[in-house]
Amino acid sequence: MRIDVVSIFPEYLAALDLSLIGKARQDGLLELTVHNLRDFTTDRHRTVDDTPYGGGAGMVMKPEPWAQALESMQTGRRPVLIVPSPAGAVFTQAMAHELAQEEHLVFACGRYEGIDERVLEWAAESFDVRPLSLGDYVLNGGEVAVLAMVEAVARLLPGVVGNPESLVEESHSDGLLEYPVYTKPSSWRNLDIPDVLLSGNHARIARYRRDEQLRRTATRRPDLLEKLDVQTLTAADHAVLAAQGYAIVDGKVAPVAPSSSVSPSSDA
Ligand code: JB8
Repeated sequence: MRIDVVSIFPEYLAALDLSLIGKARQDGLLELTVHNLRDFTTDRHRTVDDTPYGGGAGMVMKPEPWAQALESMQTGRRPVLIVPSPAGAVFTQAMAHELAQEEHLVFACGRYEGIDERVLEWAAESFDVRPLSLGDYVLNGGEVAVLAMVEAVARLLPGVVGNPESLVEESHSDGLLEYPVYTKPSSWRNLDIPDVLLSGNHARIARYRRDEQLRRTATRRPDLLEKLDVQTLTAADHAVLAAQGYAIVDGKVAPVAPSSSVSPSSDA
């Protein structure tokens, strides 16, 4: 895969030289180039921003340096142009999997109040333009979002993660949060690991882990439960969800009032 990143702070992307992603680049699995947007300016001051039409706070990134930069990156096929923005669709693991199938990704890091909107309109002629957000919070620019998205995509490329099985089991790949993990010692500061993990009973361990996934998801990310494919849920799963106050309603996991077959005196 080829990835180009354009930024006015190329040093921000230095972390992509490290760890698994750095190794993938050294191994030739990932061809990643970081470009300085200012190298595509033509004025003495290497200006990349100007005041916003219509007024308001801050500055806006000028279109021309972006056009010069993006033109220099156009290849044979239509690359995907990812533009981090708090106004983008939320980036998901499913998108990471889709993007990992692409031949060429270009990331455009905005700063200030963002990039002149016409750049995105113009670029749509030759790129598949995707404004994407990491989540509902605001960063000072696109660089940190690009670090996250490049890592999420690159680790899915064949050969980047040593043991591909570790990609299968992890959080979000099956719509549930991951189960808790423990290592030695089995007792630490008076805290013991769950007994079942020492039982050697692999079926019981699998059931315990599945229960923990369901419980955690219900507690921490109830929004994920309604997206679950109910066909993948077993009777044992239904029982765990019921204990957390969830049931299948109209083919979806939904919260239900705790079962109210209790003492008639309770609302007297
Ligand atoms: C200026 O929060 B963000 C984000 C914030 C930004 C820019 C890009 C992305 C550009 N502020 O994802």
